[in-house]
Amino acid sequence: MQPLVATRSIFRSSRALSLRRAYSTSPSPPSKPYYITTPIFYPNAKPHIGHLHSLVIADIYARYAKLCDPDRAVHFVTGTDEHGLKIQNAAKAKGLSPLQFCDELSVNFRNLAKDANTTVSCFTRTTQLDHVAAVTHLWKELEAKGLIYKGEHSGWYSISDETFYPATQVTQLENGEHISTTSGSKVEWQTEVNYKFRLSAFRDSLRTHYTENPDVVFPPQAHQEVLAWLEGPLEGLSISRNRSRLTWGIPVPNDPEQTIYVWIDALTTYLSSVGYPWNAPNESSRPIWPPNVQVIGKDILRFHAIYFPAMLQALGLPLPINLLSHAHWTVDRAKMSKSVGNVADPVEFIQEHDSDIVRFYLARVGGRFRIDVDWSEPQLLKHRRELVTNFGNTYARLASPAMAERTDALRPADAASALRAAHPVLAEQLASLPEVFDTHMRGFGLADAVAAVVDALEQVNVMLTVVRPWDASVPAQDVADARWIGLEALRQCAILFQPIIPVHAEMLLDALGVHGGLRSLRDAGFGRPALGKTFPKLLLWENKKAKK
Ligand code: ME8
Repeated sequence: MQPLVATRSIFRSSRALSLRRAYSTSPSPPSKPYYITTPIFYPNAKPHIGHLHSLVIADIYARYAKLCDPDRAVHFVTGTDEHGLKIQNAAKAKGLSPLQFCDELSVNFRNLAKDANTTVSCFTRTTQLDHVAAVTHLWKELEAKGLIYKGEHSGWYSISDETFYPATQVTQLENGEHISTTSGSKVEWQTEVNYKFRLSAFRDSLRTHYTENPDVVFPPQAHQEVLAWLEGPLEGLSISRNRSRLTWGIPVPNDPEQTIYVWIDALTTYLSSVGYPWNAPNESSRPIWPPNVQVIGKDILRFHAIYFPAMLQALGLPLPINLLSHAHWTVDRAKMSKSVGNVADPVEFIQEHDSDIVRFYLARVGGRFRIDVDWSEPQLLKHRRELVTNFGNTYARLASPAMAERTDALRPADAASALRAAHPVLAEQLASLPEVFDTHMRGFGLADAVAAVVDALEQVNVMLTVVRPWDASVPAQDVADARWIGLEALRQCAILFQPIIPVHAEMLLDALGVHGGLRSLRDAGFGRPALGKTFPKLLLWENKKAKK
């Protein structure tokens, strides 16, 4: 098994490794560029916090891949899903052509990726000509393999979710309307002749894949859900719509009466964004494929765990290595959604609190991935204070000129052993911190990785409270030991937090005098003599919202 983001963990001890399993199963070469994706979002309205969540989680892992191996190329894809009935109807309601409508709204998603300080390397719009050509090519490939056939399809269709639901997942309301019990969206009965994909042909191979590789989908419950879907038969997947119903989409090759189903179109983004269709069928013509991690919300697990892998198997391509299916942000326990309108505006929060604070909150609270959580500004402010106290105030205390004056001459030559002698428990915690952090990260335990860093800094503060280095009666050597171990902890934590709060981690590392080439995971080990000599005054977070 290969680990998740690093070529292999740089840490050898089995203690922390036994905390979690490393998620990965791909046979592809470990040196290939790290490829990570988010869903491509429907630009039927402005983005909300849920979209930002997927973007930030993917960015944290993209940055983490760099932290593990600064030389490794990272390819990070996001974008907008611009075809289909949902967009067609939304554009009509605004009196715009679908393309004008998408032009106006897609840019909000592109800007959000910038505002949140993400390292997106490719923003794909499904209306791009190269993408359209890729979808047409993919259709022809599937057709040439005899996997597409024509048949009548009837079922309950949700325009909001752009999918059919089986009758078992539909219920009738008192007003006579039908809704999906899975998503709560309105469904309507549709019958038409269209093209279908022979999904059933891939049930056994998918079942084998997920059985032999039990760590592909995270969290494990989601993996089990996927296996349960594969217990029963898979019906043919309807992959086109009648042109009379859906004009806004890519036409089926050689049949202008039919439009390609928006999900086939959308899923192809993951291929078109790395150069599909490739010139040659061999691995060297597609150096980035497959995705290392695909970040998705749990609402679209079936599309990514069943339909997309079946398409890839049909094309003879390796499957994505990991699928990270995160839970939802809710408002009063209801899923935040553009269609419902109960959304929190991510741009507003970033402007008011700055991107690092919002990223930290998303990772700290949303980084458990398994449970839905209510978005709450008071909670965000609580976690803001956590950052300010643990990073900002600790730095301000330890960098103070008064403390520098008393301790500069007492800087230990062999920091690690001197600090181990003075503060054995804290030194032990800091010594294992990088490995604990790495192990959690590689096992998709983002919230636990974040908590490990926060806890280490809290322990530094406890140590400072006990030692009282600001008290003139405390012996200078005790002050020096407390100061150097505290600064060392800050250095380690800032290195580890670069993927999570990139702006402030960099400010802190600059202030600590840490050389730009000594900021990788490998450099986060305890007691590396990499600190500067003087520490400037540094305001890590403005106080504008702190009083709330
Ligand atoms: O489904 N909490 O697009 P979409 C957390 N175009 N994440 C959320 C969320 C919430 N309340 N709401 C949305 C589509 N998301 C398709 C995808 S991919 C080939 C095509 C995030 O605009 C989450 O990642 O409805 C979810 O899966 C995605 O946005 C759905 O975005």
